[in-house]
Amino acid sequence: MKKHQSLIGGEWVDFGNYNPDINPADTTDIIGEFSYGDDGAVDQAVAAAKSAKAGWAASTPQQRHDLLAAVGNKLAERVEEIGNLLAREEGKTLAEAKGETMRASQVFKFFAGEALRLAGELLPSVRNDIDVEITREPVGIVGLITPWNFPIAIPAWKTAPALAFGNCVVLKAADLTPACAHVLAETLNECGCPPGVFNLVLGRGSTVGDALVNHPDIGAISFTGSVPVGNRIAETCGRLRKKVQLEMGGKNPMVVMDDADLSLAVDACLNGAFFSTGQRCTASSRLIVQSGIHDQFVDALSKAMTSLKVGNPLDATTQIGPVVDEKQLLSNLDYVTIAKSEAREVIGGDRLELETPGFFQAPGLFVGTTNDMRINREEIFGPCASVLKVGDLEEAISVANDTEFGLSSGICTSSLKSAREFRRRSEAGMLMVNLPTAGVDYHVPFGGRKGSSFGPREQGRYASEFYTIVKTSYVFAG
Ligand code: UN1
Repeated sequence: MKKHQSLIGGEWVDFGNYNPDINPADTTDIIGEFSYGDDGAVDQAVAAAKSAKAGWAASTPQQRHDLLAAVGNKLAERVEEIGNLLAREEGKTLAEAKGETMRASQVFKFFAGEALRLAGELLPSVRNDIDVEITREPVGIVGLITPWNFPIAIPAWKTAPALAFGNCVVLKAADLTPACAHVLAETLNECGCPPGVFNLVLGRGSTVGDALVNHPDIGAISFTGSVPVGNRIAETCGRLRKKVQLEMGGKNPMVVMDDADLSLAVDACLNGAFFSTGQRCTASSRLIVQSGIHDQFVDALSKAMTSLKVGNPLDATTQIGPVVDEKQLLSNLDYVTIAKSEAREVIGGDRLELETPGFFQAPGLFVGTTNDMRINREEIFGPCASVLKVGDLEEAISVANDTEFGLSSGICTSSLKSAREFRRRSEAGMLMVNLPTAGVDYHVPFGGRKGSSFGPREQGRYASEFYTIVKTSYVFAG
């Protein structure tokens, strides 16, 4: 059994306390054993980052560009192998896993360019012979806490901008998916990342995550994960005056209007609700359907949904992989039970026993639901979606916005007027017209409103807002 450690100061550090990384599609397949650290490990990683900090902040944009570009190239070269590992570790299909690995590679290449493009501003002062120069500097040491559902892309899209703009990193990856984070650490190390600039600490959120958030030498925390943990992090960071960026849940609405192209709408909902086993914070979980197309839509979607092949992610014919673990599966099944008491009809949603022992679940559709039901208010994070019938666009917009979340939202319509109205009034950070609510580009801002997100946007040019601090200098040249 291969044993893996944390990367601290350029060395692999063994903390004992080995935990298995289990394939959710076949629990007899153990991917490796990972040594978990605790708060002492965080102290070591921060100390390593502290000694590397001044050197990295003073590195040239060319050095940072070259490191990130090399990592991007290396990830792309290893796409088959990393995709395979990701599919085994997290359970998304091999095609999705390879796509995610390519996304991580593209993110590194994008931020390689951004390292060269970090611009400031120069303004004349309101006073004579004075220039005002606005520049961006690294925050220093940033703590990154990442979830299991995108085990390579999310660590990549937090690490790449952090490094591009001259910060040192301590990454705490999700304990369900340490292997992909380990590959990322290995790649950075191989590509010549100076010791201490990037550190990976494996361990539990309750120890390692907590220690990161509370560490006085960490200037910023970027977190993607659950709402309760995010809220706790926000409180601590507020008290300690750290920069904080949170990406949390969603209960994303997809509106289907009478004038929608039916097959396009079905495809968008099938993808948005069920692909990646519904384990995306951008998943469509509330399908808000106008009454004229409702029955036809439900009929077509349920047919398409029940013919999706659930199975082993490494099998090329599989369309839906397993749920990530037993705990998540049991929680999904609880929601199916709740749906049976709340919805008029529940199609699918049962646990499946396949050839290998794993956490398989049939996609589930809850028909005849209203927006006040628990299944429409709480994030399920599984392959389940509800259908809500509405009369017109006005009602669709009001139902879509009636949620504590605001990450992503979509509308399927052939009317430019309806699309425009929805685009303007949707209370979400990301808006899709005739496209699934999930599946975003890597070069543009990502983030939500209301209970979904907090702090500056991730990704694209906008990422510099979080990973830098602004300095305003006044220069008298008289
Ligand atoms: C996507 O929809 O392409 O955790 C990305 C999540 C999001 C990423 C979604 N942060 O699901």
